[in-house]
Amino acid sequence: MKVTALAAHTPEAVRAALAARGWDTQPAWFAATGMQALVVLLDEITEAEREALVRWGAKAGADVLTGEGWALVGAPASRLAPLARPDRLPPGLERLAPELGRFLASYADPPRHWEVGGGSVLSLDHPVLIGIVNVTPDSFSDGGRFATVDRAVAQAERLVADGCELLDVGGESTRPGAATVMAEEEIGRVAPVIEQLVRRGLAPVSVDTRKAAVARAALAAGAAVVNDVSGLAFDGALAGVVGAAQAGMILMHMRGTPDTMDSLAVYRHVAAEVAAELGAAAARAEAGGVARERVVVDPGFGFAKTPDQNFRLLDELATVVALGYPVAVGPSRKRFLGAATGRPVEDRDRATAVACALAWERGARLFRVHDAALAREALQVAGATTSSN
Ligand code: PMM
Repeated sequence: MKVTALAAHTPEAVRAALAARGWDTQPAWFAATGMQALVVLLDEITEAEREALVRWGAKAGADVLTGEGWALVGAPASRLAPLARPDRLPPGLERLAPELGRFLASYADPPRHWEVGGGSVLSLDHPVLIGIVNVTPDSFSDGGRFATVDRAVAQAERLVADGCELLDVGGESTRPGAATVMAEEEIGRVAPVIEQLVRRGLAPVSVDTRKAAVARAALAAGAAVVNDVSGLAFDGALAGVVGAAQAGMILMHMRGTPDTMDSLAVYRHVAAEVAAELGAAAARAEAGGVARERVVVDPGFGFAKTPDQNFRLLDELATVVALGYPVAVGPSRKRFLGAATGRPVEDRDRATAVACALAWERGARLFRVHDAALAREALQVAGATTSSN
């Protein structure tokens, strides 16, 4: 007998082993995802549910660790699947099926496209780069350098040449403590740039704003996506504007406002709480008329998170991916990368590229960056290890 340990951090190794033994692509992929070990944390469960889970675990051969009001369940995906099926659900666990079912369905069949506005669709079978075009006079990393339309266009052209498939134009700095900008002024900064980028065929373009009035003007100027760093917590009218325009929407996680966010970086379990709060933001978007296929979520690195919390969140990104929406990340040049490397803001592009590669491996599909050339290389390498799914 010969024993070989297979890599189990993705279904790839099992899929390849089955394919090498003559299995067809689809059955091999489904069997491999079924064999993948999953762990789910159940909070707010009753004593009866806890007892039912322990009984089920003993019979099904799943690991169940519990305490008052919670349970951790570890098992291959195929073993968990009956818990998501009302017809095969053990008695007492009825409340579990809907959400677990949603998670397992998106785990087995993750979103492969993102519908942005203007009929454009971005394929997510490879890393998608979002290039940052800041037109703020006070952005923390490239403050003021592209503050004129010509400079913004030149920067956008460079980003597209370096592989960006979406350009994110922002006219309000969101660094900690930054002053708020009136909507009129923000529109004056972003709308002329968006118009030029669209006219030159550098689209699709995204607008980085929290305000419905700015989003409306940007969409009229040709933007296809609204990137809201407040996750629809700032302006209640924004979802309706995005929904009516049938535009794409990025919902980023933060707490409070740039002024108050640092004091709100208090979590018991950062990935779980960020995922729950993003799930609530996505529900707000859908209630406001934004179609599910148009929503992307972003954990908001650097927003209401300490360096340690950012790294924990990066490592546990799978919890955000499990929401079932495509995931974007924006670690570019941020302070937590400086905390790990000791590098100043202008020398964090290598660290950014590594963070992007790690995020890809954990399920992120879109990457908001300042230096697209470096990130692209890192993501080409990371993407090459997971190209077959
Ligand atoms: N970070 C910043 C601004 N907008 N949008 C998304 N979706 N994700 C981010 O991480 C994000 C963002 C702040 O960085 P910048 O001032 O360099 O643009």
